[in-house]
Amino acid sequence: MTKESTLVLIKPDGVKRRLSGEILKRLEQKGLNLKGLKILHLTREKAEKHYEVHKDKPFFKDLVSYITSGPIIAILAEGNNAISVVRNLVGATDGSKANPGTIRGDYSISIDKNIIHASDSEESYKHEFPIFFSASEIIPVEYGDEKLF
Ligand code: FUP
Repeated sequence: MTKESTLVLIKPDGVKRRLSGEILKRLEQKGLNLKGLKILHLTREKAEKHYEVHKDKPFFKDLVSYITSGPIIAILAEGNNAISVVRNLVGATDGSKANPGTIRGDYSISIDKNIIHASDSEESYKHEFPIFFSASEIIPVEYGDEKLF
């Protein structure tokens, strides 16, 4: 058992399309613990920090405009191998190529409106987490049902 945390964002298209409940349901049903949850409108400064790794890419400007275009939902999810588990639930970056059964595979048909973000490594989680949460916002909740999953 390798307990990990990961940062998930439901992007503006996911919120506007009212997919938040569906996405939270998939995270819960997989057995992940939700330890932080908030709806927010990201500032340009924070968006640029979040996507810093892509700052020299041709799509950076559009990416920042898009993620700041409306409310998003930030989630801290925890569980066994949470980073790779959630990436597998999310699916490939390009929704037109993502497998059916994944979130992007089921709800997106493009690379730029792809519903959801999830940390892709421990390093990116450590970079991303403080942009969205302070330590005091994380609920030290123990679900007590881990043995059922
Ligand atoms: P992912 O980790 O799957 O979200 O994908 P990346 O970190 O590679 O890319 C981050 C975001 O940049 C994607 F969610 C969508 C956007 N993107 C583009 O718009 N065009 C591209 O060619 C690649 C990524």
